[in-house]
Amino acid sequence: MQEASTPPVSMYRALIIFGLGLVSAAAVLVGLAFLIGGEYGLLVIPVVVLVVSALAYVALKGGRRRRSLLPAIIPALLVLFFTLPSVGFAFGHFDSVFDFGPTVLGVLGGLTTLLGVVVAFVTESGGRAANATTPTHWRAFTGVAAALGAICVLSAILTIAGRESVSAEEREGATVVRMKQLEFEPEVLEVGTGEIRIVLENDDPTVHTFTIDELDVDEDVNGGSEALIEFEAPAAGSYEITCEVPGHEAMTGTIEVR
Ligand SMILES: [Cu+2]
Repeated sequence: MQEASTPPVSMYRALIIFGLGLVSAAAVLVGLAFLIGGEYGLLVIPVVVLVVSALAYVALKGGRRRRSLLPAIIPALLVLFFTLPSVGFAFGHFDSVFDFGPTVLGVLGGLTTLLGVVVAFVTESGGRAANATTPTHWRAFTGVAAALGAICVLSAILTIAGRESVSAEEREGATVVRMKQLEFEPEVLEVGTGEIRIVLENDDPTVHTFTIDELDVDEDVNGGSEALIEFEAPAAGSYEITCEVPGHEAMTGTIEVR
């Protein structure tokens, strides 16, 4: 939007504002996931991203000089730091909105913001804005935002529709393992030799995996879902359980076969 009293926004500045909008949307989704999962301490991450995005926006709107663009780099780099490692994983989990949504919005928003800053920085000199935005640019931004919104809504629908549970009969004789706040509970599973049946209950809103590399066990469990896994216990010994979601390296457990 153009105000009569101020010169029009350059299209690269508009690109940065759009990028910061996506970054903020990603932070809101992450914040929502932490709230649902009860990870209140981690809320500081999306809150910091939202605050620095807002400050970067204020600096951008308030200053005509090139240096007013620079604060936008901070939220962009922050969000890329957290989302880039999960890109491959997120694209494979479209049916988990709190994994897919923040990563896609964060990566697109972070890259768009950085691109806008770089191009605006080299094209703006002496405080003059190059290439003023036109209604076509705003229509393009609105169109892309609407498309991304629609994709996230579809992802949310698939997430809710795809929830799975394990029936009471199937649970009989099975050991229950909860996945909650980056922990397996119990952390140490004791089983006898023979067939092992485990019901995995994911109480978090995001995906966890139950992976035992040595035994070729690797099960994805979506947020709020349950899954039954069955496998033959190998020779007695102790085997490491891990979660293969990027950033969940601390989520480990042990299965002791007696
Ligand atoms: Cu996990």
